Amino acid sequence: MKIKFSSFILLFSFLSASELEWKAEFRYRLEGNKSDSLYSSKASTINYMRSRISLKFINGPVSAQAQLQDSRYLGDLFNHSGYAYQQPYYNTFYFHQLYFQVDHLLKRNWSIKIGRFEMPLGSERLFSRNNWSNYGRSFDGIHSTTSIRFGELNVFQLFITDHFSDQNLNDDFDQKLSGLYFSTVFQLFKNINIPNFDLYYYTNNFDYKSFWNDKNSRFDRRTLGARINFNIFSHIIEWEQGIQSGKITDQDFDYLSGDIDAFFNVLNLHINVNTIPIIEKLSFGKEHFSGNDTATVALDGFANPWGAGHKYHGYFDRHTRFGDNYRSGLDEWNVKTVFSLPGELKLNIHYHNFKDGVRFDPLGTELDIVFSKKLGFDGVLQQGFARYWEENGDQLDYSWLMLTFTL
Ligand SMILES: [Ca+2]
Ligand SMILES: [Ca+2]
Repeated sequence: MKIKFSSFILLFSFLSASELEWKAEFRYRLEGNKSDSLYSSKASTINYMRSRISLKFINGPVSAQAQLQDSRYLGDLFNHSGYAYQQPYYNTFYFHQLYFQVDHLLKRNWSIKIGRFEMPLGSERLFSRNNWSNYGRSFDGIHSTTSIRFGELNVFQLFITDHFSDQNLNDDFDQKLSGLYFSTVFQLFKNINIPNFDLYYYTNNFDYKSFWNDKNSRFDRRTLGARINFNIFSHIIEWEQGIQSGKITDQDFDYLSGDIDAFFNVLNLHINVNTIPIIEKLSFGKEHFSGNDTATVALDGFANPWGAGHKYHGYFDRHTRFGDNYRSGLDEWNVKTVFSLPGELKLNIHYHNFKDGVRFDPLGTELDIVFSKKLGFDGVLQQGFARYWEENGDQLDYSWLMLTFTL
């Protein structure tokens, strides 16, 4: 805590020489569960609160951003709510982002960011800020962005875990995530263009030591992908595809070793409904993430440890844990609509159908209904209901109420 506090003072110390922009976001969320499979059929609820205060200091080409975040649930035993004595050494308060950035490097449209930052890329399918989460996602590392005549190139080196002389581990044991993400735009004809064309490649590798002997094992994963949006007479076809290769060598457990051979592909059709009253958006989607077939030696499950989950696959997140190459994947189709109702009220209705990514066995279906209402003072009130029907017949209900203010 002392270190955090002193870095905060350090940021303030050059306040006199720089401009300051600030923003604050407060978000309260009440979540409720109800299901026959819980031991009680009564509702179970939890109150979450996420507060973010962002400060941006600018001095010519150099800027720094500090985003303080407090994520908690109200009534957590550690909060000591209602007790008039000293708080224990526990806090939920930390820097979600803290970095400095230098722009116009070498007098070019080139900037570099060092520290801890959010890194949403593309449609956040693989690199997401996970805004729904009460915590969100940020990375430690270095991120460079260059704008060139025909596009923008992002180069990043992220430190997932970094060892330094602990238990004789050397830098080969560091988990690094390095990559390139290139985006461009094409105008083909008057009514046909490509508002997004992205190409990306990233690697993730590290050595690891067996927990019960001194054997070293090796993990090496590479992902190559592309995302393209076609705009055809204002209808948008979104296509994204990625392939994953590499090798995992586990000297303890043979079944964890193998060549990585996995893929995902996504096709979404966003229909232009401008001429239809009330309906604001309508889309049809088909998504496939390969799963690990236990009958094959190859590790054929697509791993997506840093991507968005429920943004694409519903609120239950029951099939979206693609943390490694051993998972069973997902084969999904969905229909999503947004209705614009009077009084700045929006209604989102999403329907998902899930199958596993190996044998296409049905897993379940989900219906999500969300009402959103804009309030004054940059506030939004949302109420969501989700129902999940498991393939074996169980029905799960989840609901939430969320109030956000950005000041
Ligand atoms: Ca190291
Ligand atoms: Ca396999």
